[in-house]
Amino acid sequence: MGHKETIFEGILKGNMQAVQDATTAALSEGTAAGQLLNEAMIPAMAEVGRLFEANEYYVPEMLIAARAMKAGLAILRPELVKEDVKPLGKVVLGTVKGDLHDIGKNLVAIMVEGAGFEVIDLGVDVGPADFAKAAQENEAQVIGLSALLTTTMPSMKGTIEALQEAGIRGDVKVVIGGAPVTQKYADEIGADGYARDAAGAATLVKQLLGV
Ligand code: B12
Repeated sequence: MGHKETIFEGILKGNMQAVQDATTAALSEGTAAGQLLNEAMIPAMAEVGRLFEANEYYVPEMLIAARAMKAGLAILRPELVKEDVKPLGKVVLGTVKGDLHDIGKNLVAIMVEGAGFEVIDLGVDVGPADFAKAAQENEAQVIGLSALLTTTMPSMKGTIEALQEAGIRGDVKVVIGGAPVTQKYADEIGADGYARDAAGAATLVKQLLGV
C-alpha cells in the first residue's frame, strides 16, 4: 500500500499512528503536502461522512477519524504555511455558535496564513458578539465564519447583525463557508463572499482586500 492509501485507510480506521508515520514518510520522499491533503486526507473525511450518513459510522468513529486527520494535518502544517512573510492583513476566524466542527476551519486557517495573512483563530462555538469584539480589538479586515450544521448556519446571519450593531459592518468583510453553506446563502444574509474550500478561501480573502 502506498503512503496515500495508508493515510486514507488510517483516517477511516482512526489509526493516528499510521497516519502520522505515512505522512512523515511521504513528505520525506518528496510528495507535496497539498497532494497528501487533497488526495488522501480530504477524501478520507468525505468517506467518513458518507459512512456516517449510511449509518455505518457513528459519532465515536467520526471522532477518532477526526483525531487521526488532525494528527496528519499537524505534520503538514509547516509545509503548507510559507513563513517569514509580512502579514497582508488580519483575519478573524472561527466556527459559529453551537457548532464544534473545526477541521475545515483549521484548514482555512492554514491556507489563509499561507497566503500571507495573520489569522486570529477564535476556535469553535463562537457567538456573534465575540466575533464582533475580536474584529474590533484586532482591527481585522476580514471575518471568516465556518458552519457544518444546517442548524448553526443562522448564527452567520446573527454575526453580521452583531457587526452592524457594533457599528463596524463597513470596516470588515465577512466570508463564510462549510459543507452546507452556499453562495446563495451568502447572498441571502449579505455576506461579502463564500468559498467552497480552503484554497478558495485564501483566494477570496485576497480578492476582497485587493492584494
Ligand atoms: C468529523 C465530523 C464530526 C466530528 C467533528 C470533529 C472536529 N473536531 O471537527 C464530530 C464527531 C465531533 C461531529 C459531531 C457532530 N456532527 Co459531524 N461531521 C463530521 C464529518 C464526518 C466531517 C467534517 C469534516 O471535518 N470535513 C472535512 C473538512 C476538510 O471539510 P469541511 O469542514 O467541509 O471544510 C471545507 C469547506 O467546507 C471549506 N470551509 C470550511 N469552513 C470554512 C470557512 C470559510 C470562511 C470558508 C471560506 C470556507 C470554509 O473549506 C474547508 C476545507 O476545504 C461531516 C460529514 C461531511 N461530509 O462534512 C459530519 C457532519 C457535518 N456532522 C453532522 C452531524 C449531524 C453531527 C452531530 C450533530 C452528530 C450527533 N448526533 O451528535 C454532531 C454535532 C456536534 C456539534 N455541535 O458541532 C452532519 C451535519 C448534517 C447537517 N446538514 O446539519 C454531517 C454532514 C454528517 C452527515 N452526513 O449527516 N462531527
